[in-house]
Amino acid sequence: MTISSLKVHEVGSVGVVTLARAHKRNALDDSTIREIDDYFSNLPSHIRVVVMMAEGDHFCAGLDLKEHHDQERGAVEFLRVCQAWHRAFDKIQHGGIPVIACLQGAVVGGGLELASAAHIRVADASTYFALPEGTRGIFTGGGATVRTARIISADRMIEMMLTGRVVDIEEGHRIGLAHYVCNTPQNPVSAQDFAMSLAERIAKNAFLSNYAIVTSINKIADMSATDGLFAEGLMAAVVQTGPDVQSRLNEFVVKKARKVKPGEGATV
Ligand code: 1HE
Repeated sequence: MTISSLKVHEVGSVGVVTLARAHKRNALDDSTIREIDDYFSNLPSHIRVVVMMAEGDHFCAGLDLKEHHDQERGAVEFLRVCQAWHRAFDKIQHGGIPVIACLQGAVVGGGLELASAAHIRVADASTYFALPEGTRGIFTGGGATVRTARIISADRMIEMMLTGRVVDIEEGHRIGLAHYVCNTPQNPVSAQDFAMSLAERIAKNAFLSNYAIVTSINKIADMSATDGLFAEGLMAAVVQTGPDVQSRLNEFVVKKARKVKPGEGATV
């Protein structure tokens, strides 16, 4: 099915959403942001994990600079645009369903803000990152000061923005912008195949555990230690009531469960 700037399909319990404006390097215009919001607001209940991909050589070139230029937005108008991005990306990060972003080529400006809202970032070796807003006379408005800064630190984000430099995939991997790098001699599998196999693995976790992982850890990071420990206990108590807890624990008790062993990476 095509909703215009996005293509969506399902592979079992994995939802796949693909940015489909490769001719514009998947730049994010108002309607793409609305479609992202719609997609993550209306996920069918059987979807356990979402993989977010992009057509073409580049994941996303950020804000649609042509639309922004042509609209000559005032301060309040652009504040509203930023709030729409925040709402859409919040649904990715806090919607309760694990989201894996599959990156290639440019992941820049708003493209990096979008990738930063995902819980796992799998990158093709061609991937590079930048925050060129300073060079365009604008500022981040899609959540980078919160999400990207939390990943790489405020200090590194300031340096990236002031210089507008390109962070290559080796550095991006080292500083946490990518969790996995694919299409390399060490990991020759494609980023898309790798992301899909991670998605299938994650979909097998208990639904409520995944929900707790993707909704509570980031929220608890915003709390005081006292509040965080209380919230963690509450979350654990809720997860504990999940339907398959007893059978999963029983598998361990009767020695049928997989053990946690060295070398058990998330490899395909
Ligand atoms: C675009 C955009 C865009 C490409 N908005 N149309 N983002 C940037 O500063 C990145 C700007 N883009 C680039 O640096 C390059 O396009 C790329 C490195 C991503 C790709 O280069 P390349 O050589 O493959 O493609 P191209 O020839 O530059 O672009 C192909 C077409 O995509 C062309 O349109 P055409 O009609 O002339 O064919 C480009 O104009 C178009 N295109 N990027 C609109 N970004 C909420 S605040 C967020 C703030 C930001 O995101 S600032 C960062 C903006």
